[in-house]
Amino acid sequence: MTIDQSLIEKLKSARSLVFFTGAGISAESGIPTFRGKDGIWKKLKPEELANFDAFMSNPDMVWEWYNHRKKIIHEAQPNKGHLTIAEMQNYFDEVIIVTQNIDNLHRRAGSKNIFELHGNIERNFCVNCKKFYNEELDFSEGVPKCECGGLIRPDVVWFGEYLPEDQFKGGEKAAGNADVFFIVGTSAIVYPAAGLVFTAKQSGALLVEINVVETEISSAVDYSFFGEAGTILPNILEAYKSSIVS
Ligand code: BV8
Ligand code: ZN
Repeated sequence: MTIDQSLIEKLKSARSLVFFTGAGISAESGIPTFRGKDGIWKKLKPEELANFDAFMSNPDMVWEWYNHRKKIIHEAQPNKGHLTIAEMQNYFDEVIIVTQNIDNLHRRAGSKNIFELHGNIERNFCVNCKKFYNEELDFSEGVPKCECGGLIRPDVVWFGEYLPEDQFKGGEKAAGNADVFFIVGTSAIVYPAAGLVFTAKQSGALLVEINVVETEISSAVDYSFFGEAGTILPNILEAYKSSIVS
């Protein structure tokens, strides 16, 4: 698949690249997406699981879901999509990741500059006193409790919860300064995260979407690549590398 030379030219004059990613970039690592054909939310609805009330009324069920996902994530490896984005750090002044994913795969792939809008499945905290518990939790007596007696929950953003201020502000700033804003593997329906696409657009960034299907924001982008992120991203980097040597 050839990469449009005009995109390569724009990359050659770009200083700041931002990658806004969703569950689709981790699909090729074997981590199910939420809403795709194999989406984990086909069977279970997000409202039943990814929200605070569901957790407080049935912590065992919600923890069962997160421990199931954690097991898949621990057995997963970063794929060529994550690795290519990390490699781009060698070719561009600034490469920033703004991810909705909680799977830590961008960090494991070697990316340094990451904003995690929806938290990280490796961290946990007490619902009462907010104490963090980031070592392996003990489920032998059911849902783990804090020394204060409070329930320990995963440090992820549930529906109706505010995004971590520093992470969202960092993502907003990155989107506002981006020369090229890549939108990779997201259905772009969850807000306020998806709003960053329009923050980037209004600030004059070039929008490049990589997805296997059209999405809510496909009409707003400058370049659309329909295919798997693990194929498209390496193709873009290869085309860029050969353009800077020729
Ligand atoms: C908020 C938790 C302010 C962590 C997630 C009613 C009440 C309250 C709020 C709302 C409401 N109505 C609407 C809202 C706002 C709500 C929202 O946006 N809802 C949507 C569904 C309409 N947002 C919130 O609640 C946010 N907080 O608004 O706070 C507030 C406060 C109080 C009261 C009101 C408002 C919090 C949102 C965060 C929710 N947490 N997850 C976890 O368990 O993971 S959301 C969940 O969806 C994940 O975080 C995920 O990141 C996110 C987005 O999904 P995607 O990553 O895009 O994944 P998806 O499966 O959808 O798509 C994958 C894509 O990849 C597909 O397009 C597919 O084609 C593509 N793909 C597949 N394979 C590949 C590929 N692409 C490339 N290559 C491949 N190989
Ligand atoms: Zn506590």
